[in-house]
Amino acid sequence: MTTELDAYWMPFTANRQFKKAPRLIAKADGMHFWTPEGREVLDGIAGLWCVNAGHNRPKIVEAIQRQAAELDFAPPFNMAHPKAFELADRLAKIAPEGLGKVFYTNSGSESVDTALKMALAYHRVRGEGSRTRLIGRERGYHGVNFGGISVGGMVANRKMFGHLLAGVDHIRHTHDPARNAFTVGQPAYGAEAAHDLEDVIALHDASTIAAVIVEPVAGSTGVLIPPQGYLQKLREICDRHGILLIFDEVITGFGRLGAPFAAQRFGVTPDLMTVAKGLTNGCVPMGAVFAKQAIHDTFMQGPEHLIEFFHGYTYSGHPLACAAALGTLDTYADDGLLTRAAELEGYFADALHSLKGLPHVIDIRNLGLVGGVELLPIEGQPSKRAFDIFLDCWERGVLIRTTGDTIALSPPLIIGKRHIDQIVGTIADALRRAA
Ligand code: PXG
Ligand code: PLP
Repeated sequence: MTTELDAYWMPFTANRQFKKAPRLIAKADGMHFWTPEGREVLDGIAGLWCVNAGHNRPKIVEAIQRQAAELDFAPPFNMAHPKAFELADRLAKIAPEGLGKVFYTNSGSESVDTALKMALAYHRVRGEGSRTRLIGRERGYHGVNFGGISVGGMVANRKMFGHLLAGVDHIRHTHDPARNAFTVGQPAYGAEAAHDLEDVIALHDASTIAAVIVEPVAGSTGVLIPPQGYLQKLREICDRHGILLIFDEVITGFGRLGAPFAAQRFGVTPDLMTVAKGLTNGCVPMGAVFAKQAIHDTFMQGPEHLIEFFHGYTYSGHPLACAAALGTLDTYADDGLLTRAAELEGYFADALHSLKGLPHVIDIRNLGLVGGVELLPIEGQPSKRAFDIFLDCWERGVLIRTTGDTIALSPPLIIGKRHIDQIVGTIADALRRAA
C-alpha cells in the first residue's frame, strides 16, 4: 500500500507498526505538545532528552529568526563568524574547571567520534602513538556513528554492522538491582566495578590505551545511576595510567542533574566532554566537544600555517545553531534552569518512588530530573510491557519514553510540581490497567 507516509524511512522506529497507527506531533509550547487534531500531550521526556528549557521559548525562536535573515551560512574552515567565538566563550565559562576549549559538531554522535579522534591524535602528537585502544562500557550509548557504536555497549546497535573499530574493549556496567533496587539517588554498592579498568589495563598494558569513555549517568540503556565513588575511582585509575577520561554528557549536560554538567554534580572532571541536545534546547542540531586546555595546547605545535587537527564538519558552528545556543544559554540563565533540577529532585524522587508496589515494578532509579522505572518483562516478549504503558500514556496525554522494559523520564527543567504529579499519576493508572 502506498500512502503519504510511505517514503519516510523512520529512525529507531518500528516503521510498519507506526504507519498503521501514526503518532503525529504538530505543535509545541512550554511543557506541552499538540497533535494535529489538537489533543494536548504533556512532554515527560523533553522531546528526546533535549528540550531542557521547554518548547517555543521566545529568546531562542527570535535568535534563530534574526540569524537566518542576517547570515545564513559562513564556511567554518579557514573562516568564521562572530557568534561561533561568542558561544565558545560563554560555554567555557559554565564548563567544568579547565575544560576551556570548545570544538563544534552537529550531534551527539559526531561529538563522540570527534572526542575519540581527539584522544587518539593527542597521544600521537605528544609521542605516545602506541596508545590506540579505546575503552567503553557495557550498556553504554554513544550515538550511532562507527566510533560511538564501537565503544558503545548496546548489542542491537552493534551486531548488524560488522567488525566496527579495531582495538576496542569494554568494562562492565554498574547496574546491580540485586543490591541497589529502589535506591533513591546514587546507589551505595558497586564502586568496585571501576576496577574492571585495572583488569583491562593489566591485559592490554596502559601504553596501548588512549581513552575511556562513559556516560556519567547512562541514559538510553535505562537510566543507570553511578554508584557512590565509582566515577572518582575511574578518574584515579585513568590518572595513574595516563589514560584520558571522556564523559559523554549528551544527556547529562545543561542542567539535567541539577548542575550545568554532571562533572560538576559528581565533582569529577574529565579530560574531554561531549555534549549536544540541550546545547540548543533541541531547536537546531548542534553538538560540541569540550577539551582541557592542555590537550588543545598539545596540538598547537609545528609550523603555524599548518592545520593542527584534521577534522571538522561542513556545519561545525553553523550560524543558526550558534544563535540558537546563545538564545538557549540566555533562557537557561533567565530561568535559573542549570540548577533548577537540584531544587526539584526531592519532589520528583518522592513522586517517582511512590510507584513502588504497583504491578510489575521491579526497580525505580532517579537523579536530578532523570528517572527510570523498570518493569518485569512479559515472558518471551521483552520490551512489550513497557511499550504498552508508553502507548497508554500517550493516549491519555503524557509522553514518556521506554527503553527495553524501563520507562525513562527526563522532563523539561521548567516542569512544575503539578506536571510531575500528572506524569506519575498517568503512569500509575497505566500500570494498574495493564496488571
Ligand atoms: N551520547 C549519549 C550519551 C546520548 O544519549 C548520543 C551520544 C548521540 O546523540 P545524537 O544527537 O547523535 O542522537 C546520545 C543520544 C533514548 C535516546 O531514547 C537517547 C539518545 C538518542 C536517541 C534516543 O534514550 N541519546
Ligand atoms: N561526503 C561528501 C562527498 C562531501 O563532500 C562531504 C563534505 O564536504 C561529506 C560527505 C561530509 O559532510 P559533512 O561535512 O556535512 O559531515
